[in-house]
Amino acid sequence: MKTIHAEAARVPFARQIESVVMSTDLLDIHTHLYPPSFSELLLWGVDELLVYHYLVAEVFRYLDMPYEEFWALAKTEQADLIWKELFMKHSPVSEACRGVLATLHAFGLDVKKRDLPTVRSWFASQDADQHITRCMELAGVKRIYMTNSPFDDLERPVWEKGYRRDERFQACLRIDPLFLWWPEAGPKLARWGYQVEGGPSSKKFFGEIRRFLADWSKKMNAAYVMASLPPDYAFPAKSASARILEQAILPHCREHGMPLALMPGVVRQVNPQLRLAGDGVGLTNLLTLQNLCANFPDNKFLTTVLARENQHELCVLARKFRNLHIFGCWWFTNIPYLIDEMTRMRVELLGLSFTPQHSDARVLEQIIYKWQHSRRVIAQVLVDKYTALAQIGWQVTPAEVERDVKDLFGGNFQRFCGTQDGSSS
Ligand code: RAT
Ligand code: ZN
Repeated sequence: MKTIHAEAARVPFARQIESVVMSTDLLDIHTHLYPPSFSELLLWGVDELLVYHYLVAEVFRYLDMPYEEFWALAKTEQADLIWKELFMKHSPVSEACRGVLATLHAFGLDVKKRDLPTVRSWFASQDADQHITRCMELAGVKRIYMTNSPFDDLERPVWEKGYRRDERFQACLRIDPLFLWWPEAGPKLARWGYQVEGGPSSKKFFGEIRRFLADWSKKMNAAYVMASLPPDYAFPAKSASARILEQAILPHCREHGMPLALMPGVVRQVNPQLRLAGDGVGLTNLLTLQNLCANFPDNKFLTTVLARENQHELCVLARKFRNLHIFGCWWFTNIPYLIDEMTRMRVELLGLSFTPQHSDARVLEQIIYKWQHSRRVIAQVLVDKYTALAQIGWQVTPAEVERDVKDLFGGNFQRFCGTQDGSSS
């Protein structure tokens, strides 16, 4: 790598490439953010940044206190504790810590003062709606794709009341319970008026699940359907889940031209005492995805996988199946070290036919650092690759660089989804 990096300095437009990558507006195709109309579901501000579950996991590396004592604290007290342990008692070098500081720095706040109260009062004086637009501008994000679950008791009523569309946000239909926990999802569907009581052997069952999916896809104007999966999720299988997938979810997606985003590799609640921070990672059996891509060529699959060890196999799968679109460096892989590795591997195996990143932001301002950090890595990979081409006489033009970056930052995704403007309509 060293030689190529050194060569990069000699490419006359290396700076230009970096500036295109740093400044091209993009689609953030998977987040956990909401518009202000979802009230308390929209998380923003320094306390939310500090109690981000990535930092909760990190603070317990240092704390002796019982988990329950931490959870009994008020949010500002948790934030104070995290600030003290992760920023004051040790240098904040982890990606999640660095991210908080990079975000504050982007707002022009003086992080070297280590003055949390002043930072708090700055956030308190922001108007949520304008703040969203400012964060999106700073991050260069054109549209935020949400994660919208009808199974979420806080979220469902907002949709049921009638949500007035905010053009900055795009809905996506999240259905993990339907996929994985039928005993939990079934009674809920029945309560909401879908006739699923007879179970998979009844005539109406799959049709009623499709009616549920159609109703919610329409209500949300959802761009795609999505679920995260455990590493050992199997298909084909005799399980109720596999039958629901084959006879309801996949036909629904085909009928409505919606991709199905599958995010395998999560082992939920490895340590339940950490709550949201308690999920782990496992090696996924990608045969499931291969079977799906091969057996359902009219379905489109969007996939990101959690384990680093699965990334090469996933790239090879994408070379075999054009109904598979790889996206993002997800969660534990969203660190510069692995973004670099994964992006290089993807470019070398797939050219530019993938979407290198999504933010997965849960707190609004996180889009700023997550994108700033990823853009830097992506820029370096592209500079290296264009340099290697220049060495063999293929000089990319500025227009070609812009085209490539636009493709990586949303163009490929839109083409795959069959949408022109990032919306599902
Ligand atoms: O990245 C995260 O914040 C995780 O907690 C999950 O939300 C994950 O991204 C998911 O969508 O399941
Ligand atoms: Zn997520």
